[in-house]
Amino acid sequence: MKNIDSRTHVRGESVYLDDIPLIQGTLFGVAFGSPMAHGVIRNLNVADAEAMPGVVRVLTHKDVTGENQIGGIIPDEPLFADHHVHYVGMPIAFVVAETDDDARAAVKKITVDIEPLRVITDPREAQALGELIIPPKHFRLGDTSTAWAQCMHIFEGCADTNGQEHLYIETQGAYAIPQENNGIKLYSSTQGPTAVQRAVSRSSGLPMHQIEVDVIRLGGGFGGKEDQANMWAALVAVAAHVLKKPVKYSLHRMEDMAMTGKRHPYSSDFKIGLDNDLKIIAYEATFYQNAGAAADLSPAVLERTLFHCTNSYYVPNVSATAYSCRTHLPPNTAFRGFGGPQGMFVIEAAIAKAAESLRIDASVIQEKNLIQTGDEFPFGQKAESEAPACWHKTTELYELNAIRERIATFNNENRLSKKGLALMPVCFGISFTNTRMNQARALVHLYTDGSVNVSTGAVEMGQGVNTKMLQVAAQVLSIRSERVKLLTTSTYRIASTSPSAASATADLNGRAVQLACDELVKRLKTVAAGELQTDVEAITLKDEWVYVNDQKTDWDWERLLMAAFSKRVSLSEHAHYATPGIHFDPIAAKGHPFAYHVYGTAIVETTVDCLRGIYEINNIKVVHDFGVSMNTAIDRGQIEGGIVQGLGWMTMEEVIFDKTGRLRSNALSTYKVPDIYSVPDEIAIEALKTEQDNLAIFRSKAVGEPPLMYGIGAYFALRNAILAFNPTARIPFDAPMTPEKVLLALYDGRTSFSTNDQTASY
Ligand code: LUZ
Ligand code: MOS
Repeated sequence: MKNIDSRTHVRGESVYLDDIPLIQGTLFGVAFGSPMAHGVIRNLNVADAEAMPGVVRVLTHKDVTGENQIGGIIPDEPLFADHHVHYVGMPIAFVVAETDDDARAAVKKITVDIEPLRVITDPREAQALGELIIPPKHFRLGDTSTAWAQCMHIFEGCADTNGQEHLYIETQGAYAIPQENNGIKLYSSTQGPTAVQRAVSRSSGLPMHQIEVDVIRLGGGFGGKEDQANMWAALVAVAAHVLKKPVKYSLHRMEDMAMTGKRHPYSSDFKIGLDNDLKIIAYEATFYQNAGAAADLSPAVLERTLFHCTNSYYVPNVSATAYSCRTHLPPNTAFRGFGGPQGMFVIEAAIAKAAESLRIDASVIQEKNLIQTGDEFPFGQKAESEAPACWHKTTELYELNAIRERIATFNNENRLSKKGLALMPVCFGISFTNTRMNQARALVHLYTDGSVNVSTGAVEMGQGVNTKMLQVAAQVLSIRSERVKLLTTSTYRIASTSPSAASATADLNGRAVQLACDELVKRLKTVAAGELQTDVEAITLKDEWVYVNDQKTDWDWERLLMAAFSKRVSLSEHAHYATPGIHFDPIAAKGHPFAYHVYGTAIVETTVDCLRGIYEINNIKVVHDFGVSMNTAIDRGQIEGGIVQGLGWMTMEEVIFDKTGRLRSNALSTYKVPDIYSVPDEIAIEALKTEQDNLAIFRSKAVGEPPLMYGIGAYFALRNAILAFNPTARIPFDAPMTPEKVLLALYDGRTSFSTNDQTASY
């Protein structure tokens, strides 16, 4: 089934926040962000801005009707800076004017005197100063201190990954419309309608039942709108509440890039020990997470780094420590993978270091250490592993040995162009690591004409979740998909939603839809049994018809619904699903936090131009653990998008803050993301079909985040291409591998070409 949004998308008819028709009298807000990263506000002058044409009001912390606080996990994030500023772009004031242009002209007139304080941008520096968001977290398995003695080879090093801009096509924004008796209706571009409802309730002082958050769809989220839609919603809501007028704020791209948090950069240390047979015996890692100026979701991201610190491998002795370090950058936040990719990069770097030192291919170590069913993760859960199956299907299906031979021949024949190859196995845990978030609800209404409305807590952000929800309803009710409509995500229809995140949205909400529809079917069968004077067990509903003992009757779907209505049977159902069997003790750092894991393996091939340092990612060949895909078109789209986003993070996307905490890569001229030319020529995707009942929906498996991590292979493939040109290059593990870094590595330690080099053909 094709994505139900594809028709309105290609016709430009899909409604995003900026397409919602405005109510007469709507005002426009724009935030004034701190020009300094760290300091004390001595004087704020908004009078000139207030005197500008069209300006209605300039709000500051003094105007907040509730609590000046929007922090989620930890209440450490004011809505408006009051005395201190902690990052460049931190909102200090909110200009509200009759037009967007008026507001933007006025915001330039605000001036502020800030007494500067020391700016920290480096997480290791923050940790040394004791600037931690939460106490350090540790995961342990076995005993590394005694395990080193059994190791034949021990390697140590550092590995750094940089941040990543979410670059959702639709920027952040919200639109608040006051309702009678102090209510507020909000449209918000958020992955977490309930998170917005809570933040607005807190900052406005209104109870949650006064606040409806309604989400039609997002033009992308990628984690950037899991928590960080709250700020903009709270600003417009407080303004609307104070002024009794609708207020909208839709961020410009450069405001969005400058003011919002990104993927967390990490700096890490590793130590890995292998035995004679190349089995990894021990692994130690210390992660320094650059959290930015407030907690946001950083503690949860930090924990997921630890959950994935051994990626797809079984390591019997592990000791991992993670620090969430407070710096003066915009608070970093959820981003597809949620700390997992950062953890996986470090063990892949450790394996690469071992392989390069031992002069073997990293895949030899990778393959020998793949986690097997029954092996224990460092957090106590036992694996039900598809890692070896994915790996072996990949190497056989895509004929890895033939690829290697072709690359070796190419590298022998070309002096100034070198190919590199890497394998990247992925293992990603599905469930929110915070167990209580693994719940969802659905509300299904059957109308007497046979049409159906479905509401869930799932937010459609381009990932196709609504199509999957529709498929679930149509299948369980056994009706044509055209009869089913997915409604917007509203906190008035579905309460206490978890954000659409953690790859688990279709699993959780799909199960809730299934439960609601199952219950309706049960009720309808009872009605049919009564009308047809038979046992309920004899009734089946199939393709919109009632069957008795597999014999088709003359009762169809519409007639059945009408009969149920006439008998005063409820045609509506609200259902609740909570993932069973998961638990985690954060103190012991042990438990069974994930419903299941998603596995896969990718082969990545690159070619480096050894004169210029530029490169191509030629192809990525994947075997991915789909379970039984609910929708292969949508799932392939998720995998292709995830791969490209992952290789962007690993190769070209470079977030740069200067020492004063100012974002230099603040526009698409200075921040490069993959475009159509940098997408690999070929992305081959084959399914590993598995049929276990895995607590997802209809034996499918979650597909949102895992594919991003195939992109990590691009980093190591580039490294191998560089080493094919310059075997003695010393290349720090420092992603992204930009063309500049490639060029430096190609000529590391080399001062001249040999005659042979100069005459070689390219
Ligand atoms: N969000 C969250 C997530 O709140 N908890 C998680 O475990 C998670 N995992 C991945 C992506 N977002
Ligand atoms: Mo996400 S990183 O699943 O919001």
